Amino acid sequence: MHFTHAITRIPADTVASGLTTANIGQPDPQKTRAQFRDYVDILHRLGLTVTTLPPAPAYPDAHFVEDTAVMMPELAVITHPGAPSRQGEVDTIAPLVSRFRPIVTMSASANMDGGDVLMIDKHFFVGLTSRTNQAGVDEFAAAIRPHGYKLTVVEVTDGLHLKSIVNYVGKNTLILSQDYAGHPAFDGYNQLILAKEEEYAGNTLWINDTLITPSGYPDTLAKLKTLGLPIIETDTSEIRKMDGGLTCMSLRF
Ligand code: CIR
Repeated sequence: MHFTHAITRIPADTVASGLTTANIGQPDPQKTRAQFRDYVDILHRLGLTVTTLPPAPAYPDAHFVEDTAVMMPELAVITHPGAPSRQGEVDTIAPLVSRFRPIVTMSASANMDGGDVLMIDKHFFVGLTSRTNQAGVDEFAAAIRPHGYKLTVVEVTDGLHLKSIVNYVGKNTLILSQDYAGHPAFDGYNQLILAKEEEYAGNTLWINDTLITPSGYPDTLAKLKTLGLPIIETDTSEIRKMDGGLTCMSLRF
């Protein structure tokens, strides 16, 4: 897996009207955009070409572009997001994604959020969650079938998305919440187990053997350091107020 591009979207002034379970206060649009800009700067520094879409005020969660598509070398699957308020986001993502990849578009009877899809080389892990249903898994499986990917479905009963509980951090290693440590789906990977109070920081982003991690989570940082990879910390405190993290704010390919 080597990423050369990313797609992002500027957070809108309506950001505080999005979906959230966080209960840690309302985000400020200016501060949210400042944290978003820092994030895009990091992607640039890592050598990625970043295409940034304008804000979509009618869709307050639309800067969480990860949920609208799943990118792979051969194609992109345009999802049908599980939250009704987010389903229209795909209309502005699909034309852009189709400039880079052939697209397969999910039907309205299937639900999937890209935050439920973790790709590690030729292996997809897909979370069954409140946002991704079996029909979503089935349509996704049909789209990737010709391309030789392995697919493992993981039932996620707590947490918003699969990538709220597990992420790939390079060197054949996963970072994951205690509840999923030792889960048979993840056999064969080394595991860094998150402290309960730092589960949010598990949403660490691996880009070409550099790790981007939220600042303010010392136990997680110490665990990540054991990998010996370069680490960039960045403040996501405003993003977190809307249940967002580092993987959510880009499509990488
Ligand atoms: C939502 O609930 O859909 C947004 N407020 C947060 C989405 C976060 N996306 C992600 O983790 N991939």
